[in-house]
Amino acid sequence: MKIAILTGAGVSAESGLGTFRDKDGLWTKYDLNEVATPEGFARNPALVHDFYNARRTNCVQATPNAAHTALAALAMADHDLTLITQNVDDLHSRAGSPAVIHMHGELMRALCASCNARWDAPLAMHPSDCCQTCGAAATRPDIVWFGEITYHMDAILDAVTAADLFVAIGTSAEVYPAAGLVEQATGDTLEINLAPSARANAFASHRFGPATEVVPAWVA
Ligand code: BV8
Repeated sequence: MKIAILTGAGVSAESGLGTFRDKDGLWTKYDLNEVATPEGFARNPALVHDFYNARRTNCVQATPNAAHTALAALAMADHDLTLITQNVDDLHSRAGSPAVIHMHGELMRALCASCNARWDAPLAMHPSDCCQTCGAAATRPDIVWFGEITYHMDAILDAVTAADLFVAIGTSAEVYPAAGLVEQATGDTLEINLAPSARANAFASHRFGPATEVVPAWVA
């Protein structure tokens, strides 16, 4: 069976990484226009680097939880699984998932806005950092900010349209194009979340509860 899975911040919540739109979420503490847009980065790169440097530190201190581990086990058992994540953390990979499609980029990678070179990000990035390839002082986190084009859309749409089952886990379905993927699915659809998401009505079935409980039970 071909399975396409889309994960969001809810999968990493129980690893201690904050979600965005829940009570106490990141967007209640930070203005996303200032820290997660190319315009915000142009205005104040130090502020944006501080935001991602802190999240990078949290990320390296976090460990995968039972939901990440269950999805990695599913990938080992089912070679037709495509794991798509909106998360910029690396917890799916550290849990053992063999191939993870990061549609919103990766916290642990740096990108040169001048020549598009990519490399492993240091724990702390600074506006004065220079590209390791071209030398330009144009380095940034390899993150897809609002208004930028999400990564790997061809592969994502291929996987979602071909899947017998599309599953969305721990995402509020507030951010597009990820939130619209369920409309592209031609097979069965399942939402796993604490509570119904903004697109819950588009899913054929639902399982509600914490990801660390519901995902292992679904995979078993
Ligand atoms: C783009 C940076 C063009 C990374 C992030 C209509 C169509 C298309 C686009 C748009 C449109 N309308 C508006 C747009 C533009 C915009 C957009 O969607 N805006 C919204 C606000 C309306 N989109 C864009 O700009 C995107 N680019 O569209 O390009 C294009 C068009 C077509 C095809 C290709 C390209 C770029 C979006 C990238 C945004 N980057 N941030 C970072 O710093 O991390 S968004 C941010 O939200 C994060 O990246 C995150 O991944 C993403 C989604 O959030 P969630 O993961 O869902 O997290 P959230 O907090 O919202 O929800 C958590 C959920 O978990 C909740 O439901 C909660 O109940 C649940 N939960 C909590 N705890 C648990 C749990 N579930 C289970 N267990 C638990 N323990």
